Amino acid sequence: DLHPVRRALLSVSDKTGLIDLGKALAARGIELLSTGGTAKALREAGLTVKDVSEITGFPEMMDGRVKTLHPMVHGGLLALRDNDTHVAAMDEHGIGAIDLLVVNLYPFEETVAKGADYDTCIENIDIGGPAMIRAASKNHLFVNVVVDVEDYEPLLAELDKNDGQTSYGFRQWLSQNAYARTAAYDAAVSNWMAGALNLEAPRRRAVAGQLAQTLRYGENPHQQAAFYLDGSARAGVATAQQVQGKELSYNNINDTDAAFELVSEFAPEDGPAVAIIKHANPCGVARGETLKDAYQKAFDCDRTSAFGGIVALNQPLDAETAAEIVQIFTEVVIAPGASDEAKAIFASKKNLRLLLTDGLPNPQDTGLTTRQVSGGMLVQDKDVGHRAMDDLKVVTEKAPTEEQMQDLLFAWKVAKHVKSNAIVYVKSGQTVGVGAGQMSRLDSATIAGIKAQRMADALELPESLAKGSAVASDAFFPFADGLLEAAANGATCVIQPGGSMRDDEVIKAANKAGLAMVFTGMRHFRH
Ligand code: 93A
Repeated sequence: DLHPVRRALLSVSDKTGLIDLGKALAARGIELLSTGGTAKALREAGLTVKDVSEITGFPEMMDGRVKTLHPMVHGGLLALRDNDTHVAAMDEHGIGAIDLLVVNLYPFEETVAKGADYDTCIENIDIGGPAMIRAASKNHLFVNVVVDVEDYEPLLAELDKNDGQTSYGFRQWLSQNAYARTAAYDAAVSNWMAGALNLEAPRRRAVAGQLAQTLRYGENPHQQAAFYLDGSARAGVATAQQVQGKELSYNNINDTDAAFELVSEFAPEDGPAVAIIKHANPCGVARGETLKDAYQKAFDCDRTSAFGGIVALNQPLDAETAAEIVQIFTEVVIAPGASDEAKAIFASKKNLRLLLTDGLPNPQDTGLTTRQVSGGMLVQDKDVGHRAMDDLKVVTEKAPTEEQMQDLLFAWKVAKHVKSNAIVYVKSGQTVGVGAGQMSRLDSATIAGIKAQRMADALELPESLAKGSAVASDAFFPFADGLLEAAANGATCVIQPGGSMRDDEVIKAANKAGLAMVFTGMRHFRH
């Protein structure tokens, strides 16, 4: 899969590092072709360069709008070197293969940032550059494409490593990189135009994705909204089939996603599990002997909040569970399938949305998450962090029993899906109190405790549901107070990342309170 580089086309607006690159390529015996300004700069540095206009037989024209848009260029980039017809076409028309394309585009983004007028921005939309980049990228079986000054060094290193050739893997990497650049470039153009034309509708905004649905409104009725697909085939709200019910709203989609991602943490082969979500936070998660049992236990964590909630199942919906779910108002149910009987039971509830998927998303699947901030966006890896029993470190005199260990791991999985600061009480595979989204960890512990007590009162039980529970904290306890609050609410064992300056103090307090505590060494912030 190694392929030699004999001929390069250089066409760059940002001339940083150009001369060094030109010299390095020439020193390796590579022939240089170039466009006007780039050719001039290379020549001034004493390099031999052939003008693209000499090859095309056309001058650069129309203020440079048409420079490289020609079969002599695009044929050289796109021809398959191992295809007889392609090679014959090259011979017939005298098209020379181009093995390396180095392009950086007209500085559209910088021109906009400078506050340039409309016509100047338009003139800075590069057409020939992206066309060449996309052609070279497509033909990465043979062609190298570099779109970033930062990649000059890696290119030269690759050539040296392989005696003037590059590997297929390297060219694939360059290609992926290049498509990311042209996608971002077009998004910048479209977003600038949306602003210039004062377009508000989100569906006219360039978002990296395919428009799936224009939504009735966003988080609130005065906000417009749309749903875009990212092209991944991941089982979930984006690929689900809606069997019945009203059109999904923005909040429905967001909450359904949270519910299904959470319930998928529980592998179906380990038994049924159910998650009920409100405002993207779980108000009940449980495992059960049966799916119906799991649903009831999840419901019993916080019956009040479960009203109007989103229910996610890790197994196909059966009739018994369906009959239970329709007892209260539920917005959405998502499951990897449903029996005909279950569907028939739901059919009487016209508004209830039922979404069916092909299986569950794999919680270990990597990917990116993005979040908008003013003037840009944050991109990070998806949180695929995972902890099994062997990863846990017992830090107290008491070690958790086998049963406690199961609840600790359960609570930890749920806490990963709760907005920080997250505190989750769990007993016998059932959340019994969830504290979410507080600015103080202590407050989350208190709120979760209040909920556990309130549910016990409603069920006329003699003591709080949190009595004898396992508690998870998504990040370390900075002080002993949150931990002691959990103990006061009835927790007898604790799972938390550890790593606080005051770990010693917190461990001492845990020992004094008779708690068993394990450290995960990993935190699960979620904001
Ligand atoms: O105006 S263009 O869209 N038309 C073209 O045919 C074309 N070919 C290359 N812009 C075109 N380019 C761009 O010119 C390159 O992407 C690069 O940014 C710039 C280099 O021009 P010069 O070598 O004259 O400085």
